[in-house]
Amino acid sequence: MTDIRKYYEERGQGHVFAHYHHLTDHQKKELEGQAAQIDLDEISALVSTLIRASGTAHSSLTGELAPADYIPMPGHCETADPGLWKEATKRGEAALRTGRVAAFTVAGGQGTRLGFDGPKGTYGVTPVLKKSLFQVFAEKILAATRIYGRPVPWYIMTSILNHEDTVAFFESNDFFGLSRDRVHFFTQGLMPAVDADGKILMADRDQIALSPDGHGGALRALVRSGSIRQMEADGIDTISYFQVDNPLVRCIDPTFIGFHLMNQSDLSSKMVPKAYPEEKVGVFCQQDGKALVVEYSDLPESLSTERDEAGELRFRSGSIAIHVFNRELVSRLGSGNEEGAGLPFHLAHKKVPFIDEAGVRHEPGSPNGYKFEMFVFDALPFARNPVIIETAREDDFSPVKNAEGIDSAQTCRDDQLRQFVRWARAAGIEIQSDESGLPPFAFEISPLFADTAARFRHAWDALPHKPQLTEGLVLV
Ligand code: UD2
Repeated sequence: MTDIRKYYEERGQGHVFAHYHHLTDHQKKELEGQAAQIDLDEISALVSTLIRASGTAHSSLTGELAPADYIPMPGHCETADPGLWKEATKRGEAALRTGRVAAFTVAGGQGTRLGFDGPKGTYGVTPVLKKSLFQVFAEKILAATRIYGRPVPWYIMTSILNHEDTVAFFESNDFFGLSRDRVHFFTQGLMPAVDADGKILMADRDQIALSPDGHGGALRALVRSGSIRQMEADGIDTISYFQVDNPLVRCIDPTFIGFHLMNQSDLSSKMVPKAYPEEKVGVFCQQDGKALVVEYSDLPESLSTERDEAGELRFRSGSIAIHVFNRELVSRLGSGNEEGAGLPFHLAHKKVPFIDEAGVRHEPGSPNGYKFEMFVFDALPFARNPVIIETAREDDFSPVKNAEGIDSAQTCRDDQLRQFVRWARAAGIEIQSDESGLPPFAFEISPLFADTAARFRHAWDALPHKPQLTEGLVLV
């Protein structure tokens, strides 16, 4: 018996090899390879702490929660200090001119809710050209490269399930004008799904039911892939993090980066006031003097609906998954060097198709399996000087999550159009819209033409012949 099979046998997971003798040599190797990557002690610890204790990592939510402090935005709050925001912008711009910032996108998710067959980043989102999410980010990063005169390397985390298709998409689009040696792809880790007894589920006779280890897996994947070493060699110490589903994000925001650096923070985050109590965003809180994000599903309803004297939600700081990381923090947490180990795992109860020891396939109609995922925001309690700044939702956040309804391609297209209208008006252009700011026609402003209202005004003023803003106009 091979060592790996013995190891599985000894730990009560021998069924993983139940069909071993019927496999080809190639399949045997594949299965052994998959099995070798799983740390059975880790799985067994997770089964006892999460499944048997039937909770998530946030069953540790024992202490009293308070809302986290944040830096309010001028124009949104009377106490905001515009001078501080200007200083932060200058500081961030200076950092960008020294080339110490990288962009980082997590794109390893399976995008099941959208029902789109392909890596989510290849999904078309802009109002006229239907440019993909990846192209929008690429153009924003290229714009930053031009503005600050230094390349901004871009790290993209995929999973084994979408890696090849993602790289092929960039190849076939000539990296959207970015220098290909500045775009770095790497895959995240995988975790096996288990049943209620902690037995690993098999997707097939020769396949363990594996799935990505959550966006929190980014930290160890950045280390394991050598990306952190490469950043260090390239003089990068600041990592601008965003999710693949949000084309409105300012991939490289000098003000945000400036706040992060001014405070010598390990991890900075953007918040928006939650639109309504049930909004599906995590909430920035404080517990025992440490900042943390409590996922919406874990925040007790009594807190998520609580209001302060002004009638505002008391726990209103919504996390929109935009962060700046200090490279050192990633290195520390991603290498598991942190006291008390790295990020905790959370449990997801899901329908996991599987094949049993008798070789019978099961397509469960209700959740039968457990998946383990890490969340990147769980790095927050480990961070020195965490900073949370407010941002304007309409300028930073409109994710594409669902095929229809809330957070869909349609709502995101409309939000992009409203932003273009605001920029046009700020430049003195007259343009019709409905009450929500939506124009009666679709047009598009490329990030390469302008990526902020101020730069739009500048670029527009410089145009010798001003085009009419009409249906289908694309400003590039
Ligand atoms: C996430 C946050 C939520 C809020 C919201 C904003 C969690 C648990 N919740 O909700 O609080 O900030 O975003 O839009 O994060 N991904 C990977 N690998 C994985 C899993 C996900 O790269 O194994 C990526 C995925 O490609 C996407 C991002 O992480 O870019 C978010 O994943 P999600 O859609 O599962 O997160 P969601 O909408 O539940």
